[in-house]
Amino acid sequence: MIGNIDKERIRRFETMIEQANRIITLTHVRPDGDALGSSLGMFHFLLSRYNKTAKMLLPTPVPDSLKFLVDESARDHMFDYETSEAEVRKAISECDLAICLDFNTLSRIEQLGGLISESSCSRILIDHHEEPGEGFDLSFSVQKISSTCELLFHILMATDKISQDASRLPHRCAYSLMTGMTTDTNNFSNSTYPSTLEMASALIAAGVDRDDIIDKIERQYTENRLRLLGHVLKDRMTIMPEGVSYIVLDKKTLEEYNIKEGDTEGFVNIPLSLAKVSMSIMLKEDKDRIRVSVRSKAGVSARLMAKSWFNGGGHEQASGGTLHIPEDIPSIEMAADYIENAVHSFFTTKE
Ligand SMILES: [Mn+2]
Repeated sequence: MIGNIDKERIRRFETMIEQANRIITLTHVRPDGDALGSSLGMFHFLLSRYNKTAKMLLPTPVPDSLKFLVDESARDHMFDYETSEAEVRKAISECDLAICLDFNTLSRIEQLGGLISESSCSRILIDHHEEPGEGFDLSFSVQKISSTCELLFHILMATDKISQDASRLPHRCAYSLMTGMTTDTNNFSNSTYPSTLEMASALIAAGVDRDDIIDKIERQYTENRLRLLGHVLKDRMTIMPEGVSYIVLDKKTLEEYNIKEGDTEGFVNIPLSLAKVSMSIMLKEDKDRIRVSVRSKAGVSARLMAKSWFNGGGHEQASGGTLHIPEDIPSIEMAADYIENAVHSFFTTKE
């Protein structure tokens, strides 16, 4: 049994779905492969196995790099608050069941959090982050697992409709779940458990085209992205004596290279390929704030760094946060100083 997926809770999961007429899925801001994969996995499962059309709601749009996940049958049922505020508000006010995927607190879904807390719908949480939030009628929260997609896979497998036979999963559901698990593990380079490989094995046996997924997530980038990466590695990466590397990407540079949402995905992981680097921090300027990504090797906590210095949190080795201008720092020009100070303090107070 994985985490708290027991028979009784699966029965409740099935009953809640059976009794619901207007279902929505919710996932976090700037959705990644796991957020979208789990939303779409749920959508296709509900459509094919229950003949129920869920509305998939997002705080912000699907990045171009992940649009391949949203097939024809799903397209008209996915709404983001930035471009379709009215539809999102309507869907939340009408829904009787909200399935919350890949986030642990309502603040991760921005304005949708306020709307959902005012709604009287039932709520299910399916998530793999630490410190799961309160206020859910049914909560599947497991941390020793690769991804929300993997957790959802094991839940669906335990249902009566699927009965541990992955070939009964709707094809697009299986494809979406495999994609989210693959992106959250960086193609099996982190947080890969025996249960993760069991999932991969079952889905490949069921006909999921893994080669196609790898092609879509790793081999479809723009030339600008690779040019920017070259520039960043050559001129914008600082390595501190503490074994921390950092990269600061200001708006001007992002515009110069015509960088779109999702284009810098994965940059933060690259400095960790150095033997002497145990933590990598990347700052990216965005409107009135700076988005922060922190990655680390085992034994160094990216989560604590994000929590103590960047108003964030997440997983032990992969976390994120935000710096507000001017509350936290006066401008992006001060980012390097801020990081240097944060790193010095972090590594001296730890001892
Ligand atoms: Mn995830």
